[in-house]
Amino acid sequence: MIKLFGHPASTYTRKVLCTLHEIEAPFELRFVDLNGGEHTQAAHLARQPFGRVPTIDDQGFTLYESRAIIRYLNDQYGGRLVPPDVRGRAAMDQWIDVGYSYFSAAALKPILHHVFGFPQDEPTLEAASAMIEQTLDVLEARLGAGPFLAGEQFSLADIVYLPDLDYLMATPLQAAVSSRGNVASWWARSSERPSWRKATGR
Ligand SMILES: N[C@@H](CCC(=O)N[C@@H](CS)C(=O)NCC(=O)O)C(=O)O
Repeated sequence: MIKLFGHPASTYTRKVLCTLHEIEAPFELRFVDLNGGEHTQAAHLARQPFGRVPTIDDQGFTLYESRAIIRYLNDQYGGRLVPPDVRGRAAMDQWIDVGYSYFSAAALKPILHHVFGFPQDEPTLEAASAMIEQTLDVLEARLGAGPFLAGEQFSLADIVYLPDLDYLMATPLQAAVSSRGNVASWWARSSERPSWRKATGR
């Protein structure tokens, strides 16, 4: 059985959880106590030398970095989270990279400030909001052309945005999502999936 070493509140762990539930692969979550510093201990560093979660151990095959993990899981367990055609896959990769390059780091600032109680200064929050709004504009245009980021089917590209958006919906940035019709519909469509509800324990 797949062992997932992670933390249920971690955005990166949640991407893997959502993927596992989508592909219905049996797994066990091995809780890594981030608050207690378990990720900095030798046992965890042997699994992830940078001291982060998640990592997986699939019958001796170990892997870290959430993007690599979700691709592996989909491929290894016959998932349908990657478009079958070359251009579909390329589009999916583009949207995954947009998330990592322009969205995730910015989203983290209001999430830390409003959700996890780590205050960020005003210029940091303003710069982050501008980046989030810009990315949401780009997503809004894209989602006018199809229900999901890579086209007609829900894919790994959609999964990588869900954890940040889920937390952002508990911040004032919620308005930036709701005011964009295509993004708001996509968020409703994606976040209602059983896989996401299970990934968040709802
Ligand atoms: N690039 C890594 C990032 C993983 C990451 O930053 N995880 C956070 C939790 S959401 C973590 O382990 N933080 C612990 C720390 O920074 O000390 C991935 O995609 O897996």
